[in-house]
This record gives sequence, C-alpha cells and structure tokens, in this order.
Amino acid sequence: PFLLNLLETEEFRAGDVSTNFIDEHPELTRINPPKDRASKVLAWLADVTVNKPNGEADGVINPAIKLPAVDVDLPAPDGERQRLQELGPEGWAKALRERTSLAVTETTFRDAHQSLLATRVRTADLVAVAPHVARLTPQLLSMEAWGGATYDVALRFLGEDPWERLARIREAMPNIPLQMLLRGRNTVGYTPYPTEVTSAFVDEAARTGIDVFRIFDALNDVDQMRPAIDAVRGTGSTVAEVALCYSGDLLNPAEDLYTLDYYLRLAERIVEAGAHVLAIKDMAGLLRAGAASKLVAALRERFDLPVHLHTHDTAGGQLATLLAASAAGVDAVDVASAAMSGTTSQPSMSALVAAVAHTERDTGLSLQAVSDLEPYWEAVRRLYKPFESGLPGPTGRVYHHEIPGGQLSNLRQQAIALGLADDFEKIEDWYAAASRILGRPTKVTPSSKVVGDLALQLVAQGVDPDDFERDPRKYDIPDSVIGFMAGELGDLPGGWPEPFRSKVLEGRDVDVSVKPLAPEQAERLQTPGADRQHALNELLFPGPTKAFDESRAQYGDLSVVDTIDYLYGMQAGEEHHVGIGRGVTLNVELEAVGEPDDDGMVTVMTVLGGQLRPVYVRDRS
Ligand code: 3PY
Ligand code: ZN
Repeated sequence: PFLLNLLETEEFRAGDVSTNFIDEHPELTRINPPKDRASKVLAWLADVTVNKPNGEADGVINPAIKLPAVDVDLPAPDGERQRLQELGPEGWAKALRERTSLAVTETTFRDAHQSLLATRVRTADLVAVAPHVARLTPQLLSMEAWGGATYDVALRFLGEDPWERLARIREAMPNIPLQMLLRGRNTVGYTPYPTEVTSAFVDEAARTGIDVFRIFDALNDVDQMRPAIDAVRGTGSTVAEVALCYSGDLLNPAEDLYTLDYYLRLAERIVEAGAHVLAIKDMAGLLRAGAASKLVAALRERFDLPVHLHTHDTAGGQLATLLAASAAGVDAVDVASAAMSGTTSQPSMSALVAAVAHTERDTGLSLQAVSDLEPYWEAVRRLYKPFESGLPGPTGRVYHHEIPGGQLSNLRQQAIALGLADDFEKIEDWYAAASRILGRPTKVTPSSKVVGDLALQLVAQGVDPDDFERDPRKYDIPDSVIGFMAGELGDLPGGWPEPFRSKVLEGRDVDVSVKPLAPEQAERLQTPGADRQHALNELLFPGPTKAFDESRAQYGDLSVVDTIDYLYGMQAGEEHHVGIGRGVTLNVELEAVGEPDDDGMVTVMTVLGGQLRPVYVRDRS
C-alpha cells in the first residue's frame, strides 16, 4: 500500500521527489486499504464528507423516489428513431416537413442543465429517467442529450467519460432519436480542428448513439460547417440539422446587418451544403414573436426543408415566439421539462403542449405524461442547487447585451469568483460594448467567450470601452481577442471592425492555421471504438482528460454513485447504499470523522458491510 500511495502522489509521478520526500509526506506510510472498487468509492465519499465542496445536503431528496410509475420491463413503444431507421435521413426530414402536428425536441438532458446548472447533471440522473421518458413521451422528435459543454464538463468536473454517457442513454432510450449540438469544425471544443478530427468525431458519435447532429458555426460561416455536414451525410443514417445563429432584431428598421435578407442568403448556402433540416438557433432568446413569424414563413416558403426552432426564455416571452412560429408553420421546436425550463433555459414543455393541444398543431404528447415527469426533474434541480446560475427571474436586459443563455449563467459565476458580483450590470453593459468593438459578431460558443473575455477584462481593469477601442495597444488585450481579430474563428458576418482590428494586429504575427495532427494521433482516429474515443478526448481536452484519468484511477467509476452521495458525501446515522456498478451495491455508514492531525490528514471511520473501515483524507476545507 505504501508504494501505491507513493505512486498516486502527483509530485512523485512528476519526478519532483527530493531526498526527504518521505519525511515531508508521513501520510504515505499510513496503511490505506487495498484499492479495490469499494475502497476507491469510499475514498471519494470520505473526501466529500470531510471537505464538503458543495456544502450541506439541505432539503434534498433522492430524485429516484419521484420517478413516475411506469413498467420499465415492458419494451418501449416504437418512436421517431424507428421511423428514422426505416425512412433514412432524407425521408425522415421529408416526413417532418409534411406532418401537421408540431414536432417537439426535449432539451432537458443537455441545454437545459447547461443553461441552468452549469452543465453539472450527471449520467446517473439522466439514465435513471431515460426509460420513463422513452415510455411516457415516445412521440418526441428527439432528445438533445449530448454535445455542447457536456463533453468538456463530464471529463473536467464529473469524472465521467462522455462516450459512456452517450452509450448508456442510447441503451436506455431506444425509441427516441438522440440529438447532439456540434460546434462545426470545433466539434465540442473551442477552436477549429483538422477535418479528420471532425470526421472521426462524427463517425464515432453516430456509432455510439447520435441520430441527429445540430451543426452550427459561431460566426455563421458555412465553410466552417462543411466538414461536419459532409461527415454526417457520410454516415448514411444520421440527420444533418444545420443552424443559422440568430442575432439582432429582424423587424427593427434600424437593423442593418442581421436582416431577413441576411438569413435567407445564409439559409441558401446551408441548403446547398447538404442540410437535411434547417435550424434557427436563437441562443440568447432574442427572436421575438413577430420576427419568428416572418423568418419561419420566409424560410419555409423559400426552401423545402423542415425548420426547427431553438430559443432560450431569458426575457420570459419565448412561449409567444414558439406559438408565433407554430402559426407560421415551423416544423419542430425545442422545450425543456417545466422544472428545468425558463429564464436561461428553454420554454416549458407542458406550457407548449397545453397551448397547442386540440388544435391542428397538437404535439401528440400527453400533457399528463409530460407533467408526470416534472417532480423528478424538480428533485434533480434541488440536488444541484450549488450550481444554480443565480438568475432569479427573467430579464429584458438580454435584448441589449445579447448574452447567450448558457453564458449568462456562467458569467454570473465568473463575476462572483472575480469579486465583481456587485458590478454585474456593468459586465453586461460592457459585454454589449465589447461586442460592438469586435464588429457585432453572432455570439455563441466560442465567439461569445471572446466577447465575454474582453468584457471581464475591461471591467476588472476599469478600462473604459471607448478608450480601449481608440487605443487597444495601451492595454492588456486577451489572447482570445487577438486570435479572434486575426481570424482564428473565421470571418465576421458584418466584416472586420476597422481601424480597431489593424491596431490590435499591428506588429503581431498571429498564426491562425489549424495545427495538423501528428501521424500517431491520426492513426488512432482510424479505428472506431474505445481507443478512438480516448484519443478524441485527449485531442479535444487534454487537461480535462488527464483529470478524468486520474479520477478513474483514484476513485474508480463514480458515474454509478447516486448524486446525493456523490455531491454531499455521507451523513452520520444514515445507511448509504452505494452502487459501484455491475449490480454490486455497498452498504456504508459513517461512524465518525476525526480531527485533522499535524499533517492535515483526517481519519474517517466508516462501516462497510458491517466491518469498520478507516479512510484517510486530506482536509482541504
Ligand atoms: C454550446 O455551444 O454549448 C451552446 O450551447 C451554444 O448555444
Ligand atoms: Zn441553446
């Protein structure tokens, strides 16, 4: 055990071992139990119990008790996934366009928690409800369940493999197409990758369970989306839904960039590039009801593709937008389970289902079934309270600052971390100013991050945006802003902001070429399967993948542990039933938590299966 302890020590592995290393780390000579699966899970639980990274478990319940009564042993009825398999992507899209009922995509497994709970919802909570969703709402067009920030967050914060998540959801929900959000050439990352990465990623995602790829580019650059569209079409069986990112205010006569004409020209290029479905991606919730009518009607009149509308309810009025779009013929809309809807998330599914029930656009979903799933999500949301964005209600300020839903919640947390919480309105105002300075780009990952970086920097350093625009070289310029001005993310819809851009780039030699893969990296992308998945993790997120590998080595597969235990640890006097996979459940009780010793180590006395088990934990609280 001593050697194992030693090998698990970061500095030791990093080669930073001085001669008196052992003297400085007496805890290593203490005997920990052998690292079997139970010990690994116990190590996690003991650590969380001592260090309380998420505070106390106040008012939480295990969501499982709120799962609606459904016989999950009966097979799930056939759904849109079987139709897709039968008709193929072209036929499926055509059928979507021809149906009268309004098709519904559910976003609770991805965007809703990305936009409300910092993307923290764990695989266990998704897989637990998936069979119920499959049986209660089999009419869903799709479930958005992957992509966006979920991939990064799984590796970085949850000790979870995103591919395992996808495979498990796929298995638990065999009848509903799984949809992912793909950031064009950036796949699920923040910068562009070579085409072979996009192709391998799409192929692997399709094999693991994705049926519908919603592809977008942060600057609406169709060329940046082409490799992804080609890769999706190349699978032969999956749907390329290609998005135009909505910005500005279509009906405003003063709008001179993001006009109806702009969107129609963009849509034309998207259709030519091979999209099966056209998506309107309103990431900030700026698409007003009147504008939605006009845009949807024009897109459907001009093109034969079905139109799928995605919005965020930041200002509180987006049900009106969905209804206006529905009246104008939109084929599908995105909503989230009511308990996970509203504000920076999508509008509520039950509100939508009720609003069009008994009309010709009736969704076919049962309002009863949809609402029966809500108590589960309410309990899940309560569990993840430490990750709530803190946006207490809708805000009309979004029409001014145009911050996307997912980013608005994140920026609030960043502002708190930087001690700028009281200045949040200033951050919003200066975000708007930063956007203007940078040429009014469409703002969505990763262009939104560039604008946010600049806004935070200006506020933190007290630099007036106009001064910065006049003479950027006088101030620190975030690297992301320099790269953005150099064209790292592609060209801007409205052209480059001059003379600002030239001032930023003057005397700088910025290399924006996409770095080719090393031959051994390219080789690993050739063969589908676990090694390719791991190679993609390493390529896209090297740091988080290392964090994930370390978490797996130290704590084992934590994705099977109940969230209540995972987030809040053990409570004295309670028996914890901890699933450790393959049908094995541990019974664990917390006996006592000792005081930190001189080395900051705490002994956590547990009872595992009736036997006393001490676990040693570093106190970082
Ligand atoms: C993402 O890229 O993660 C988004 O949700 C963009 O809206
Ligand atoms: Zn979104």
